[in-house]
Amino acid sequence: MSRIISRRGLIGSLGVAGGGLLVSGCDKIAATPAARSFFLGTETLTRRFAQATGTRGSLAREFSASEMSPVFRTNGTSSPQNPDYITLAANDFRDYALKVDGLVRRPASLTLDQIVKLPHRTQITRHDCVEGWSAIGQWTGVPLGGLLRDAGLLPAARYVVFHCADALGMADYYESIDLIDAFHPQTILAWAMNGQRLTVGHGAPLRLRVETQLGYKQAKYVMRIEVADSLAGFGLGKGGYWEDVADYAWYAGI
Ligand SMILES: Nc1nc2c(c(=O)[nH]1)N[C@H]1C(S)=C(S)[C@@H](COP(=O)(O)O)O[C@H]1N2
Ligand SMILES: [Mo]
Repeated sequence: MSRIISRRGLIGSLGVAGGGLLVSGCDKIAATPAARSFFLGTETLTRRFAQATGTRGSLAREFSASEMSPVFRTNGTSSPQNPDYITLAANDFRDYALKVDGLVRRPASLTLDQIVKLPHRTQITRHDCVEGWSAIGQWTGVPLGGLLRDAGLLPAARYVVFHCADALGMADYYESIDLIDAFHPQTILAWAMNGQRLTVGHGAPLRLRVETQLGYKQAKYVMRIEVADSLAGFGLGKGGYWEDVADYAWYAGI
């Protein structure tokens, strides 16, 4: 996690340079240890500074084909044991359907065939895992924002929750992002990697690529997207599997 902290530190110090007034205004409160851990120990400060400095709208770096990693390892689940998933995989995901529901006007169920025919985007980006490895790969998929526009968000919509087919230990893997990341132009539901359909190891048939965030946010085996007004009702309420079990930051912006 030191990586996150140092990156947050960096964004934090950029924020200090750009928003001195705000920082000095908060100095008194921030000086107490409890307040420091409240402000610095949560995503709040980073997110506020990122918003204030405009970094949240910016694009993640894209690379050229020659920079792609020869090996892109898999991490976490690489072969879900869920029987329904195994059945879908055995039939090449022909019977798969992504559910889009929750706080939307038009809940949808989309087959992989339908998804692959939607307008798509291809991007070569760097994946950074907090366990200390990175890899550059090419991803192709449907922009999440388009799907959400088609579904029509209801006024209370605040978060997009990704339900995955796998479980680690006793808990199902899930993740969530806010609407800024959901509508970010590089946020896609990817069905191909390096020019080939996604392998099971890398999250077939559909995985999230939210390029402004660290590896654990890149949910694999996405079965359902649920739009919600709060993260309280999911898992232990911290917004994701690793957030719940290991206190990883919910906002993992890089
Ligand atoms: N469903 C699911 N998504 C997941 C994981 C997982 O175990 N299950 N691991 C996460 C972590 S920690 C990383 S680094 C990346 C790894 O993606 P890869 O296997 O394609 O390299 O997936 C993320 N998404
Ligand atoms: Mo990771």
